[in-house]
Amino acid sequence: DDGYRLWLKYDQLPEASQRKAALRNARFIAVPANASATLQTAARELQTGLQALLGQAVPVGEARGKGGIMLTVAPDVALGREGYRVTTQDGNIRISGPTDAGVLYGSFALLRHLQTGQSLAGINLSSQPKIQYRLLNHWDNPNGSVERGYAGSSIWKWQELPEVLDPRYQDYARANASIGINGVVLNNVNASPRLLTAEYLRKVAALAGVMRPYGIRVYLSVFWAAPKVLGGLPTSDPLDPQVKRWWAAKMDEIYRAVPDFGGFVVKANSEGEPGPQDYGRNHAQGANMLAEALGQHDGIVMWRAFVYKADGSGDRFKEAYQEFQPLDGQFTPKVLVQVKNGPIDFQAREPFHPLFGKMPRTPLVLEVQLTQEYLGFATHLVYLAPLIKECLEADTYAKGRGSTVAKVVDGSLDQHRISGIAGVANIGADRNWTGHPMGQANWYAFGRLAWDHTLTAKAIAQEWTHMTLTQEPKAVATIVALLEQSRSIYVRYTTPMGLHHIMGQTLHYGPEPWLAKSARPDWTAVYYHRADAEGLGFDRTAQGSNALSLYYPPVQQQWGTLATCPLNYLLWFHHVPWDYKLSTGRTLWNELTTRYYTGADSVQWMQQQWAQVQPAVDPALHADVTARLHVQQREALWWRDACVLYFQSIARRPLPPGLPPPTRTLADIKEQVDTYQLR
Ligand code: BDP
Repeated sequence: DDGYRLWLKYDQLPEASQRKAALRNARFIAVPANASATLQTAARELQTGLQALLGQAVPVGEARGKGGIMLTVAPDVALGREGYRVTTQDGNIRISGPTDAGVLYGSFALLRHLQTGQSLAGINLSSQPKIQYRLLNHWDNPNGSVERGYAGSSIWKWQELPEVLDPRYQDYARANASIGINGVVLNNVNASPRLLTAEYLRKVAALAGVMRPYGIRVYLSVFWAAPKVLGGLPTSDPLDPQVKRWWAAKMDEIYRAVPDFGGFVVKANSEGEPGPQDYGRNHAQGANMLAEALGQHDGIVMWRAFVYKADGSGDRFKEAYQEFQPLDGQFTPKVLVQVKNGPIDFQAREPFHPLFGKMPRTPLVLEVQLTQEYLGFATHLVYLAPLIKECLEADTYAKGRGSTVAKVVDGSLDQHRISGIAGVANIGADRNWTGHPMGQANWYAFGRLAWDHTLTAKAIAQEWTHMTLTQEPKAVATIVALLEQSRSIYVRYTTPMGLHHIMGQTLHYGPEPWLAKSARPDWTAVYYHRADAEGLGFDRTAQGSNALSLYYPPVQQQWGTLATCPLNYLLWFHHVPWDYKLSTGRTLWNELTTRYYTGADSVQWMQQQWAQVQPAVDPALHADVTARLHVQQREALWWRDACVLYFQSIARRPLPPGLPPPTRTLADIKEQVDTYQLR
């Protein structure tokens, strides 16, 4: 198994009795005579899946009595726009939804039901998405490279488009539709203006044509200075009438090429990208101009809040908040502000971004990173659903207890008309799509959580494992436990207790906690961990940067007091003396080092667990993961030794009894890291 088929493997159901029973309810698939492309796609997907799972051909066409599956579009106010019902009626299974897309999602739900070993008899499912815009963000460049991509080059072959349509595009669309993803941003947020040229819009239109039957709209990241660079205008000032006209004309051109075009993501005045501030305008003025240029076209603008000041002064934690929070209420209706899950940058664990709950008049898109930029690339096995859930379930207290980030994002807390969630894709041209075979679980989990954020990380892991790896119950349980633990293990051997941003510079791989010089202070490691003879951690209380004041009082109180701050966030908010006694009974120094050691040891546990499931998993796939776990184990020791030895050089304390000192020196490791960074 080369992993290409993802969770849509459709291996034949293991028991003959299961297949026979299911066939009694799947004798045919009926679609209305004038079915749309999407409805026909739903029928074809069902047919493909059922034939493979049940080992027998299932005809598509008109209804033939009882024991079949009927696809119907029917108004159903309880289901929103994209919901579905799968019910048993008069001896047939009826998959219905208010739109074709709903029926397509219902069809995949039926297949998932079978793939996870459940019976079709009396089937009764209904669901609707909690979030409206469920998007993958590709950080793909026109030259085929992928920013922070670890699964090969881009899947978009721009130079071959629009004529050549790689069959992979359709397989990509199928995979997305099967988990409810309904939009794809094709290009990097550090956007090339080229995507907006007539030549590229033809290519974009070709991709949109492949996505359309799967209920997926395409979007683009835009380069703010396009009016100057492409249009030859003297300015890109959002208040300049020529600039407005240029954008309005560009929108018309885009919608002529792609009538169902979704809209834009904008990274402006961030990390060197141009933006409205270049002309003394603020983010709202920039975003509103684009939204206005959209005119009557049915598109949106997702304006990113990932900004921090050019001079690197102050606490980077606070900067996006300081720029965006005052703009709440100033954005026009088609604008959403896109906010990363945490205040710094996709670290292995971050507290939720303080903007959540503080911009009630603006729909906020939650942005999470599926590509493992700070989580071990495609080498370390890290299941991200627990990270995403941790953010979604965090309580902002914006309107009292229970005002979770999930309710902010799905729009229910502030009654927004539109809502969105974005995952930075971990997909590339590698045969198995994600480099690490287990990285597929992160793509899958993102889609499932975007659809329904109340699903548990465990339930999603179970589904994915069943559909992708094995049906054998003990093996499923072992793999699910491994997935569930993987993220907290990664945190322990890299950045325990709230350490953050101590990774290798530029590449963002491996440890470099000693990094003290960079182009900006907030790109170093010492800026964040602040280790000194007294202790460790960034004081963000009122005595320090006071970033805590950005949160609602109950959050401030909990995190702001040493005694009540969860240990997982401790060093995010406090500079803690090395000998401070924690709730675990250990001192900070002893707890920190213990976590580095137990974290690294746990990778061995992961290896053992994986070894146990060998008889139940495809041999090629098993061997691939085994090899990657080997690298992970070696690198967990690298992280452990680097951080323990470095912090020890400052704390000047012995390791707690029972922890064997590293056999290499800090100098050895620094040399290794330097060599690594050179590559
Ligand atoms: C950072 C990445 C950088 C991205 C940036 C972003 O290192 O490559 O461009 O995020 O999200 O984490 O804009």
